[in-house]
Amino acid sequence: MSDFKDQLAKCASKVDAVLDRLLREQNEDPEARLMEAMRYATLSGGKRIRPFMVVAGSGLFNVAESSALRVAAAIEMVHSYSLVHDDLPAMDDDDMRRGRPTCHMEFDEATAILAGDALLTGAFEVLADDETHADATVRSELVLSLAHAAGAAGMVGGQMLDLLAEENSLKMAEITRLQRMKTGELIGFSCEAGAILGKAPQTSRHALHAYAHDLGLAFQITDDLLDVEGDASEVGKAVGKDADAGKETFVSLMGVERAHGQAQMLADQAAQHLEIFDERAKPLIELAQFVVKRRA
Ligand code: GRG
Repeated sequence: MSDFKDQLAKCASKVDAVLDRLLREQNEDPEARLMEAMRYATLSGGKRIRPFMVVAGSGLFNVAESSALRVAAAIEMVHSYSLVHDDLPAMDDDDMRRGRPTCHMEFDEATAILAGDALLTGAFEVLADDETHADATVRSELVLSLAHAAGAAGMVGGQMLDLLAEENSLKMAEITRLQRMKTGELIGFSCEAGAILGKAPQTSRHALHAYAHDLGLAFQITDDLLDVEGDASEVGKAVGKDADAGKETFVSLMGVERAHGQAQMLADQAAQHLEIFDERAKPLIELAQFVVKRRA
């Protein structure tokens, strides 16, 4: 696992270098505060799991590293925007994220909203730029797929369901749908982006789609477990939030022990979908184990 953590860290530092270039500071401009907040939200640690999915998935199809890193950076911008908005008082109202004050605590609410907005739109600017891929059809497919994953049928729709869940007690099938949308769709896009960049055949895409489906659920069950069993200083954010809000989660419905078993089963099953790629899938297979064993 330590070899894998080294690989994850190496990938993270390459993605951070791209983000650092994309989110250039404009020290002299009056709007510089906006970019400062965008950089604060994005270049603030984080495991960089989604970027790793893009880079490892791209490795299956001989995609140029520079293309993969730009798509990885775009996804991390969308992910960071979602965290900034999720932490706002109108949503989860959190003070700590990644072990430090949330964006609206460090800046202010209006700046945090704008920083999130600009990160989201900026991500699409990155994908649409011909530096990301020479073929306009590929760029258009990336834009369409990320828009689908991030919008009303994906992450934002899932967040709406999550807010409504505070008033309604959800059953397992409803929680699964909510989480598929809220976190699963972006994970799905992250896993399939390499196949889009590499114009991979449908069989490869289906395998990655199935991997992402199981991994997304394993990721979310582990996230719910960390909320119950984790330590706030280790996790980097408040824990016990779901129980305090009276929300049903995978863990509240299954119990801690079954949830651990289910997460591990899904991680193993995710790996099996990648058998068609042989040894080349090793980074994605190790990622699945990392996702269920992580402590943050
Ligand atoms: C507000 C539009 C909008 C959407 C919010 C994804 C989301 C929807 C909110 C995030 C809240 C949350 C804690 C969801 C659980 C799963 C999740 C996305 C955890 C954080 O992702 P990690 O563990 O975080 O990859 P790091 O910090 O490592 O990047």
